[in-house]
Amino acid sequence: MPRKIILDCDPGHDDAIAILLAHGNPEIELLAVTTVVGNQTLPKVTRNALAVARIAGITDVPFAAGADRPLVRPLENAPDIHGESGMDGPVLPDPAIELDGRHAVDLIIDLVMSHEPGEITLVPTGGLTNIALAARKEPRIVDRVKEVVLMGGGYHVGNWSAVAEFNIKIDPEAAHIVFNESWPVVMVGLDLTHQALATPEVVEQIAAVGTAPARFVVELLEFFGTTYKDAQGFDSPPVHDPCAVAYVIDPSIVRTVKVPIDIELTGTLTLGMTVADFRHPAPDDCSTWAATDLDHARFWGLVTDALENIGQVEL
Ligand code: PIR
Ligand code: CA
Repeated sequence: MPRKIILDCDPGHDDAIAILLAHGNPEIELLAVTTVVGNQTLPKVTRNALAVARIAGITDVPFAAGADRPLVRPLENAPDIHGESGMDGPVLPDPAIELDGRHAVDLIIDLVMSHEPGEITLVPTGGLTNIALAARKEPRIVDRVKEVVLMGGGYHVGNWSAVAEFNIKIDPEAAHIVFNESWPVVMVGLDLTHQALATPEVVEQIAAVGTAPARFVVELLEFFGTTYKDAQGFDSPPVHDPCAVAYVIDPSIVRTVKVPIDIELTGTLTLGMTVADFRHPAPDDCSTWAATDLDHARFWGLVTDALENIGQVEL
């Protein structure tokens, strides 16, 4: 039985690859793609999501736009990494599908409430604004969602401050809501995603697929590689968001440890830090996990296989 997911994202180079992995992998049934402000403004990331749908040949999945600003904090985007469009590099085709008329929060609620409890996994790869709003608007979703497997945070490193990661830092109040609900939360954070490096060998392996969607991924990785080198000094870029999808496909690719995690909301130096308490064995009521180790070869194998499965897509 394929795992049903809702991908809530802010494309974003790595978000785009997460969409392609979810669409091309047979273990995943992509129920919806929802967008949230983050790497760029909401109109930009939503436009990018629709462009990815066209590249991937996705025609029968609802796409819906969500929150255009964080719950409390002023808007912050990441043009240094993702460019002015939010997905600079490849030429983006015009969308071929229409947006769903519903707000992302309502689409998430409708889907979770109309499926059996335990059927749907939420996979957020941007700020947590939509997910937090959905939990507040319809609290019954919390018991019905199987788990929340999110890209964000980290227990040792930050990328938006010394200790905070972008997706958490841009909307820490939303993250606080999501991490403190009773649903299981798997934090696929920077400790894990900084192992998902798109090395030259990886880029070659993807290029060898030889299709238009694979070429698109290569162009994303080339741009992402350049900005990651200039802005953060990485030799190869870490491709964060598909790691969360990979965990849903095959949890044996990502080692996790059960550990209490909470979100810092008042620190002057540590706002948005995902504070993980490793002092004791996790208590019985702990519902948070942190991802620690990635099987790099099998992860990139999944991405490559997904592109093989998608095959050639004519624009
Ligand atoms: C990546 C992101 C934001 C800022 C930087 N420097 C790098 C985006 C990615 O899309 C990913 O979801 C997450 N936020 C990583 O912090
Ligand atoms: Ca993202």
